[in-house]
Amino acid sequence: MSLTSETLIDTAAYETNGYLHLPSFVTDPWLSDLQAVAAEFVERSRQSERSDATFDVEPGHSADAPRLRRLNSPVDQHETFARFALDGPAAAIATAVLGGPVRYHHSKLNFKWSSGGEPVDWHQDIQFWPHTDFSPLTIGVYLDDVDEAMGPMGVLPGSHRGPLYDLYQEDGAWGGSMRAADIAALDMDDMVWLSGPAGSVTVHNCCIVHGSLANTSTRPRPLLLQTYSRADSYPILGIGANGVTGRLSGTVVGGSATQSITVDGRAVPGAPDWSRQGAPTIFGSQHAARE
Ligand SMILES: O=C(O)CCC(=O)C(=O)O
Repeated sequence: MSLTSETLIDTAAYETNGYLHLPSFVTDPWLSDLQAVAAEFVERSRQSERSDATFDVEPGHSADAPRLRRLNSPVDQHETFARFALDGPAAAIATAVLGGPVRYHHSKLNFKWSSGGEPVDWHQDIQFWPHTDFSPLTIGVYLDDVDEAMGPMGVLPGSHRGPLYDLYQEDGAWGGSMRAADIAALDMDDMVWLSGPAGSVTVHNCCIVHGSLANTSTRPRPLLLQTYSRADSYPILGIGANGVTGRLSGTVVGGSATQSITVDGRAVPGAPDWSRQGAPTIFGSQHAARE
């Protein structure tokens, strides 16, 4: 799928503010298909007593009353999620915003259950999975109507151009959220809350300060998130979640990758990606090249 020329993707606003908000962007049949598959997974979660590779559940989760925090890696779990992210509207938004082929990184479906679903404390994403540039962005789609009481995504406009914060706690342990002193130095009154009807889309850059409050409403807040970078941006293995993000991570959408990266100001024409089929030896490659 590609976006029609009438579709307004304001890339200049994205560059300036670090986010986009596209109310009611995803419509049927995509929206109803995603909702149906999400509902199937909620049903399936009744068989999970605790968090596992598929589900992250709240402590009070039970077969009678599911309380899901997250469906892990939906793109690897169901072909509807895979088509949506790799060939459908999410892929089209990613290629439009980044202006060319993109590299899919990972996905998740954050449910933020009703009556107390947990907040996501203020953070930036890039520390969790550093790349060779700052192009990574995440596209979110609300699968239900989301109002202010449901803990919508909050973004701090322009903060993607500011400091990259230390998400370790004062005691040195990884905390995954900003320290109180760093938050206090920001004008959090400028936070923009991205609520909207089902199908509304959020796009946020990997460096923007963002998070969300607890869900105090009586309805869950399902937000389907998928992350992409430019095709010539690569995750740096050995740091954070890179390398453990799923079977389809690394899929290039909307074109191909050149394998060329710039490190320390020098262009490196990198070898092909051998991460799936295994690397040939230098003897094998050079022998084949001589034939
Ligand atoms: O689900 C949310 O409200 C925010 C998600 C988020 O910030 C994240 O997963 O990085």
